[in-house]
Amino acid sequence: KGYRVAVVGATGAVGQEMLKILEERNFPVSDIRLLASKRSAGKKLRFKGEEVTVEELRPESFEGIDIALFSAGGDRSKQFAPEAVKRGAVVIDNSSAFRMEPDVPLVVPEVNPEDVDWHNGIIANPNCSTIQMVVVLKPLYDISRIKRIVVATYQAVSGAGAQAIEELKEQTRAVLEGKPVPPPVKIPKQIAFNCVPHIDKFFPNGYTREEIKMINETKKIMHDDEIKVSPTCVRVPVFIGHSEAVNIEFEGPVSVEEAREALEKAPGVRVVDDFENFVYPMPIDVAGKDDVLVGRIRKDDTIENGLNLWIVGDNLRKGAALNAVQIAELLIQRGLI
Ligand code: A2P
Ligand code: 11C
Repeated sequence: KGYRVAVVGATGAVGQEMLKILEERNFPVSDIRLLASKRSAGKKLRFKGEEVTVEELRPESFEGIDIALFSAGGDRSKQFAPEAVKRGAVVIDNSSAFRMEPDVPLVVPEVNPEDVDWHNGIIANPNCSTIQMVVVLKPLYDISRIKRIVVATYQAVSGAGAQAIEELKEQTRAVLEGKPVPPPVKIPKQIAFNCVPHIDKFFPNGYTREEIKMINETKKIMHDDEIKVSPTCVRVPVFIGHSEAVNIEFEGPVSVEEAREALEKAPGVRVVDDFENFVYPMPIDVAGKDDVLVGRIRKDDTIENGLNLWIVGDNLRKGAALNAVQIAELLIQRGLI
């Protein structure tokens, strides 16, 4: 059996990756509808060797659709996800629009697959920074409860969309050619040859929305409101691949060996950790790959039960498109569609 699938935001950085992943994983698609803004209507994209014409997103776009993958920004999700559900589709939404709604599951298939069972039409895909962190935290949490996480992120520009990739290219070119740097558009400050500790808007407490997402989403996915998460989110001049320096405080002792063993067995995770041979994960290793890489696993001797580690994931794949397609696969496996 095949499913009628709509990709909302098909022309975007994540939308393009969704098409690739549906193809690569041979997801059972009987019919595909590619939706974007009016600007892209009529444009042709390739799917499974065939040209498909992009259509303008409208409420009627969802007639006859079984699964709608949304990645066109929160406002589009808020407006059109209910329209899709009304017409009988299950929505997997990559935006932050519904993530914290109590009746919307927030799912990372390696961590809380069972949460898809109680969906009411919409399932939310977490933020990229959260996804890659929790796939690594879960197998460790199963050894000993995690009390507190201190995390600093090094996030690629593709997290801010296709235009942000162009922005980094153009600014870099300008700097190298000694020309005036074009003003920032998608990233709040110059990103070429720089780091910007500002992702999404600021709240009055001085934290950014990206940081607040990491705090709230981690608790919801891990089913533990007591986990303390202390984040600093930073944009770096990398095209693809978010990195995270993570300090974990456990309730009980967890040795480096135990952690490594658990991570080696964990689905969706690959241990890349051999410091003596200078082996550790980096964004250039992860772009285009499905696994989240973890390395630099070491004891934190400054607290009783602490570990430090370094996590790198492809933000467009596991951080977004792959996780969304895996949720769709879960729906099929669990007979929910
Ligand atoms: P379009 O290419 O027509 O602007 P990214 O995150 O890479 O910036 O991509 C955003 C995606 O969301 C694109 O596919 C974009 O389509 C789509 N999008 C943006 N605004 C709208 C809108 N008003 N209606 C439908 N799709 C939209
Ligand atoms: C970034 N993490 O790197 C953001 C992008 O809530 O889905 C994804 C925002 C989100 O800019």
